Amino acid sequence: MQTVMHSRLETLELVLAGLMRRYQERVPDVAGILRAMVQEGMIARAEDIENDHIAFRTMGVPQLGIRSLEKIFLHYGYQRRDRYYFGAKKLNAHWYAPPDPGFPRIFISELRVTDLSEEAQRIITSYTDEVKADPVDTLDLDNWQEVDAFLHRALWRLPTYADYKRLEAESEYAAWVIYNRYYLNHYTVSVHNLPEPYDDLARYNDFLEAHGFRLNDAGGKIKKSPDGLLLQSSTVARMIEAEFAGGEKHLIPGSYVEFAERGVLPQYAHLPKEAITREHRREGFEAGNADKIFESTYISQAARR
Ligand code: OOG
Ligand code: NI
Repeated sequence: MQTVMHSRLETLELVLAGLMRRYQERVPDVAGILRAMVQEGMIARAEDIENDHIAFRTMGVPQLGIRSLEKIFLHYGYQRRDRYYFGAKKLNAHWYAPPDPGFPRIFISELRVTDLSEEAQRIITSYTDEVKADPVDTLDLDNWQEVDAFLHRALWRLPTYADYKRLEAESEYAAWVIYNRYYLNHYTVSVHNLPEPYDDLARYNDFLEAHGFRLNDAGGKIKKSPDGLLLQSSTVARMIEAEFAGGEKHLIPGSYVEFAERGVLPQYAHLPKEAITREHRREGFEAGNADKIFESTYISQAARR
């Protein structure tokens, strides 16, 4: 095989394209929303949408979790930013700033496995123990095909449906990760960059609902940060057919789509709209918003479709 040398940013671009391709295949809402936006005259093509961020979920065990997965993106120049903690959901998270504003932010969360019941821990480690050492350490991160294959291959055996249901009863996040692994959990449309009047999240949500897309209503359809500058909404995950051990098939929640409106920071309020770029807007994430967005894959939301 011929080896082509790519720069780090080119490699990152190829890895992200590979993630987006699998995500679009698994989440028909992505193409559906795109089609509706083109039809409405909001955009001419997919590339006109700014991807605010993408998100991954991980199992917080020593050889996996945030500290393992983040190495891939740190290698491509991402920088680790704020840490978030979700007590009731037993999750940690970090967000990462991209090496260049043309790339999405990244949000990585992990399940605090040792906070679960002994039975749930036993089930999870029976799978994750198949991974003997941090798998990212032996990857050639400059080879995009190797990274692409890693992000989409099974890390552990196919779960049984009984294990899946047992985990789901205690942590829907745990059940999601045991089956879906590193598949992209969502990508995010930057609503503030859309033409008026759709640059307003409430107005944009109305458009989505008029086209039959269902929004996560946990904590209200719009999640708002206390400073009023980060507004987020998301679709509810669609149920996907999943094959479990023994060939058993069941419908389980897959991935979803998110929408974010980042307001202009007060010190830049005087700038005309065409002068506003990413650095003039509210950065980062908000724990209170994220807490409810996680529920986009919960049965209570996904079954509303
Ligand atoms: C991530 C939920 C949090 C955000 O933008 O705050 C989030 C997840 O569902 O894994 O995406
Ligand atoms: Ni998000």
